[in-house]
Amino acid sequence: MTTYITTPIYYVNAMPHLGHAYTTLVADTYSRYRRLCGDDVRFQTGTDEHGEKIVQAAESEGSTPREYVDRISDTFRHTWPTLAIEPDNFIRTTYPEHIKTVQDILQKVYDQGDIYFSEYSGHYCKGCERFLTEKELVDGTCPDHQTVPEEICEQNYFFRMSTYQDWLIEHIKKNPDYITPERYRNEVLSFLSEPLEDLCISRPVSRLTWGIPLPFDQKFVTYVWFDALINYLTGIGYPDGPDFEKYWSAAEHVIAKDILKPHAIYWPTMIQAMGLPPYKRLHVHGYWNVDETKMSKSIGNVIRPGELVEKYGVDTVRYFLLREMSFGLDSSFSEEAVIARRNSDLANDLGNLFSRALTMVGKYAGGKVPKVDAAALTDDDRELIDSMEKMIATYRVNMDAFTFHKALQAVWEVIGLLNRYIVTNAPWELATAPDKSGRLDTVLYFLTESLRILALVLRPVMPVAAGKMAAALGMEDTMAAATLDTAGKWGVFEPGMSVNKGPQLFPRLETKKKQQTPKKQKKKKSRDAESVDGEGLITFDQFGKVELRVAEIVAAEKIKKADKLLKLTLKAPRERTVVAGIAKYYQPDELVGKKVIIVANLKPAKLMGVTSRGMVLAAKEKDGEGVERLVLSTVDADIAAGSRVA
Ligand code: ME8
Repeated sequence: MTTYITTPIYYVNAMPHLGHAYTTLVADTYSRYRRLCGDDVRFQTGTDEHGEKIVQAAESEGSTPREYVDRISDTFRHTWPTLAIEPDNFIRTTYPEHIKTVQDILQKVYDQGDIYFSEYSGHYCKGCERFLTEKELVDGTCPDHQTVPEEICEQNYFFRMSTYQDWLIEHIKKNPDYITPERYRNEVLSFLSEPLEDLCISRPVSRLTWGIPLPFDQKFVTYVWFDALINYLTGIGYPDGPDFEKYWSAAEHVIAKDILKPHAIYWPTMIQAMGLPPYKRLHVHGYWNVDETKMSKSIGNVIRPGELVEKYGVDTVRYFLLREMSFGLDSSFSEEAVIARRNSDLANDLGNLFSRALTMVGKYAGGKVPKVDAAALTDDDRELIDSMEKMIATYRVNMDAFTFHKALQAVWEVIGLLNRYIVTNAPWELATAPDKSGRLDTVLYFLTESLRILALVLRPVMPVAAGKMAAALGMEDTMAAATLDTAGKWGVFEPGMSVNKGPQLFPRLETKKKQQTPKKQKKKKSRDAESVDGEGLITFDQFGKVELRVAEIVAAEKIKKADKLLKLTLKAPRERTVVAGIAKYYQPDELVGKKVIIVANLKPAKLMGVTSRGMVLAAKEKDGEGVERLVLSTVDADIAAGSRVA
């Protein structure tokens, strides 16, 4: 199959912001997803460079329009790689081939009688660059720009859009997927229930010279939409380029709701007048708002994608945008929300799963994918295979429908299941069980196989992190060529393949709350101290005498004749020996590398001939049958050995 996916071509009167980044990210993710399905994909973005707004923006900078559009278009082009967005084609409306194609199309439509000359007067909104109908005005102003339109009367050329109204209604009704989500399809049908007016497609050169001259009347230039929309054709070599043949019938456009009407009404009728088959689908999303307001340069609440990537990394930004917005609805942006997603979904759920599973394969299976004992699968195993297969199916349906948040939800359900699978199957216990052979291998195989599938389905959303996952799994090369059909199923990993621990994918980020100013911290301290009194309680000062530190276990061994004790060598930050009564609960080799919390200023004590300098903290509980369980206190994210615990 082929896929042709486009973004709007962005006006160069503003620098790229989060809204532009989102649409382009959606198109990039979809193009990567369709490639994963084995499609031949073409993904196009670009810049829209003609019109009054551009002339004004250039003037305000003291540049010529040509210098100005070159500079801003370049900024757009160079922004996309920073988000790992990789379009196949970047089109500019000032390219000579685009100008020629627009003129050829205008001539053809004019020759067949679908463009006529007439006088027009109406409410012209500069922001929209079009005449607004009476019905569109709210209290006499443009609802999008909150400005009063100019009353303009002039002679112009018009496209007979009304001729194609009935055809368009019928086409939308017959093809439920033509405009999605459904709310926008309904909006368009409701608009089409009234008679459609013809579309003004020109500006006199007395008012605007920065545009494409009409081939049949040099005193006029084209009105922006008859220029801009045609980019979708020129970008693939219309009318006779080989790519046009190949891709046009597969065209899918992504836009936000601001330009629904041009894409859902003007464009299909223009295409119909040209005698071409309609585009395949139009995907319409809502706005990214900041503090409930649409992002805009004039309000000054613009979020720059480059700054976000610098702060949080490309995968976090991509994941956040796709996971947070329900495609079609508006969404609110905040950095707190980015940090929350990063820490919970990426660091805790995915990152921990990845590092725990691969550490255990290294430790218990010598870094090789083990064999499965197929005859001895448990219900847990079968549930995992079943959930994995269901997840892939749900993922595909939702990626196809542009409901990316739902696709990711399905992936994260499986990640949750895998984290529970580790806890219930406790490979560290299987490793010490007398009959440890088969079950441990099966559990480790299930974990690596699951990570492989996760790396595959996450590739369209987080290409960089998925690449790191694939590299750790020793599948960098094979993954690049893999499709969902060949690799998106259970049981592909060959036992015996080498895997390594890989990097920490998503280190936890500090939340703002934790970064209090010293002044605030001081205040809080004294408040806490005041509230502590009464029996059994200690004062802040008393507690302050206990020096708690993070310590890394660098070695652990059993102590002869002491079945409860382990001798630990700790780094905190200098090396010291601590004796801990945890031998019943932990094997020595399982402890190495763990970061624990110790009381660092305890007087040295000799235990079974070993001098212990400090105490390791742990939590203990008894289950219903009185069986004791103990787990070491650790830190929530990686932090230097020796750090104070306050
Ligand atoms: O309209 N939230 O260009 P444009 C989400 N040149 N998306 C947003 C957004 C926001 N707050 N703000 C902008 C034009 N966008 C024409 C298009 S196409 C043939 C010509 C995104 O620079 C969204 O994709 O105003 C929206 O449709 C587009 O930027 C508008 O870009």
